[in-house]
Amino acid sequence: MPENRAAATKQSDAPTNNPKLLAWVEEMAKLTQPDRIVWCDGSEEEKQRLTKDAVDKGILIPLSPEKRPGCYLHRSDPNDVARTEHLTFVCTRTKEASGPNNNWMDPKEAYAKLGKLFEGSMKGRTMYVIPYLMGPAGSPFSKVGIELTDSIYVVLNMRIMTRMGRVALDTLGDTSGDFNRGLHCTLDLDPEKRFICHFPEDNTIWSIGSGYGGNALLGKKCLALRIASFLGREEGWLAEHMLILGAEDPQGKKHYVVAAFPSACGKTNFAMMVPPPALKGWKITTIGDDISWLRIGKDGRLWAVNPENGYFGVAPGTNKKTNPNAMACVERDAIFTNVAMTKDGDVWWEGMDGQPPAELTDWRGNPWTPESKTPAAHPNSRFTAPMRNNPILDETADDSEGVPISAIIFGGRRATTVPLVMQSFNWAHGVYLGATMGSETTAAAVGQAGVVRRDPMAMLPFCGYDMGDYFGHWLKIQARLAEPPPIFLVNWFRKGPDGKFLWPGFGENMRVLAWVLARAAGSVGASETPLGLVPRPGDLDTEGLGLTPEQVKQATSIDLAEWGTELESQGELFTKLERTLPAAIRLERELLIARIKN
Ligand code: GTP
Ligand code: SPV
Ligand code: MN
Repeated sequence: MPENRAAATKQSDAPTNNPKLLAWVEEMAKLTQPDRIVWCDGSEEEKQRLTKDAVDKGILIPLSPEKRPGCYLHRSDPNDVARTEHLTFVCTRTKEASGPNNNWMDPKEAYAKLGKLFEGSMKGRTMYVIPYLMGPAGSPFSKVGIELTDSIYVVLNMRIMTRMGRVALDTLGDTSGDFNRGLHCTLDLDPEKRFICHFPEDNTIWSIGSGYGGNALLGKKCLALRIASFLGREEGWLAEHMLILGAEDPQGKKHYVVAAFPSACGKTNFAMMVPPPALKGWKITTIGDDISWLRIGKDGRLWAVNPENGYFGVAPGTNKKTNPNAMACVERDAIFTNVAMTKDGDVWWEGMDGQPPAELTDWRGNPWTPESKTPAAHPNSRFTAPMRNNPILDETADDSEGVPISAIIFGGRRATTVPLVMQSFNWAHGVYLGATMGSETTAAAVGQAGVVRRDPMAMLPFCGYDMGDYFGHWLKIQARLAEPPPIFLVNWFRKGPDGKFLWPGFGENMRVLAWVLARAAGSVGASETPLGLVPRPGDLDTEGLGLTPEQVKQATSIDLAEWGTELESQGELFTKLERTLPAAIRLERELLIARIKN
């Protein structure tokens, strides 16, 4: 039982002398009134201790030490399984700064409202202080965050997803106040009392009422995208929802590419893909699978750093054929959230290798058989795995300057309209293609799945300021680049009349990447359409693909009638962002309409 509360929360054992950090932790402890404060150091001993505690409390279920050594299963509250965009706020001093793309609350009002919920919220509980670093140690671009949380699950996930503990305190030093102030409490997981509030002007995040990934692991979407995009605009760089991959061509030359796809639209898979036998001279390596911080290097090229240290990946659909590297990542030391469990202590999800087992325990903890009407694993079930488990981790993953980028790819999940690949005519047109991108909603966020919405640059839920200003920021980057990388739009998800995907996807996407890189190198031509540049017949390597020329045509074709409808739908975005939409984007739209309607 807690002794004297003041004594319990005194910080004589804090592993830092930084007065700004100590004062803030003390202030937050006064507000939330935990029984204990535990500073996390990121050590192996700490991991063992917290894991045991989590198992004792039923937060983690140990999996078979033979089948999944060091792995655990977590079952979340069934009402807390995905990001909640309607409960996510950007609290800038003026509503205009957050833009029509964000929910907004006045910062004073938000601090007061959430402050009431946080008051005494950690009574009887432990407050963990998690110092973490987003970005490689020693990199001038890395950012320090401190997350205060009452969730052991959050601590253990942050330990995988970030560089956590001593390294972050050392980076911060004894005097600096330059750290993100993250306060998180699970409370009673009541969606009525769930808020994820960002205060970019204070470098602060307050999240309450959810234990789910993007809502609770504050380094990820909250800091590395929403807050970082805001800082990036002020400081002249970009924080993007992008994977980073390395591609070594058959001649042994290395290229790096970033790609932005919305949540559950293929980033992790593309970043880890295995080229098909017909393209076996190619070698793919992963730098990052979700977030990219982009800066202009001294050489005038665009350079990308992955701020994360692990993967929080979608489980369903992952198997040894579609993504063997992700399967290797989760062989050991991974945390699974909301997947199904087998009789022998292994995990299972829809789309894993082989037949569904005859008996399972589903993600809610109920018995499940192949006859059951509900999925065994939640459609947004996830794995958290250390980046270092990845057999194809790029050797530069810890480089402080990142990697120079040869091409930028945008892509959505579209059953119709959008062809397999096209290239923009130039930078501004590329920004337009990214800005007007549409995608079908997925299980990664609460709400109806499968509805097409505009998701500019895959950043709709993650841009920490006005989206029109964000497009303007992208446009301005061009002038500072000596070699602006070419920009592409892709779609792996187009469907035929039979409702099946036209393109086999996964490793076969290497064929598209090969064309993208040939275009970037200027070694292949293209044919010009009103919408953009596309592969000429025969340019896309289809050897061994097993598709008829007609099927390839269906996947790659452009139907101007469909694009007429698409343009109308894009118009809604333009109306919404009217106040700040850059003239260049408006003009691109007018040009496109003129080209299509002539
Ligand atoms: P977040 O982690 O939410 O950001 O998702 P993500 O963008 O990393 O998507 P991920 O690679 O995890 O893929 C999401 C789902 O789409 C999984 O079920 C994949 O199996 C499936 N998927 C990924 N790539 C392809 C593809 O090329 N074709 C098809 N048909 N499905 C794909
Ligand atoms: C996404 O939804 O884009 C994710 C999962 O990567 S989460 O971290 O929860 O946002
Ligand atoms: Mn992913």
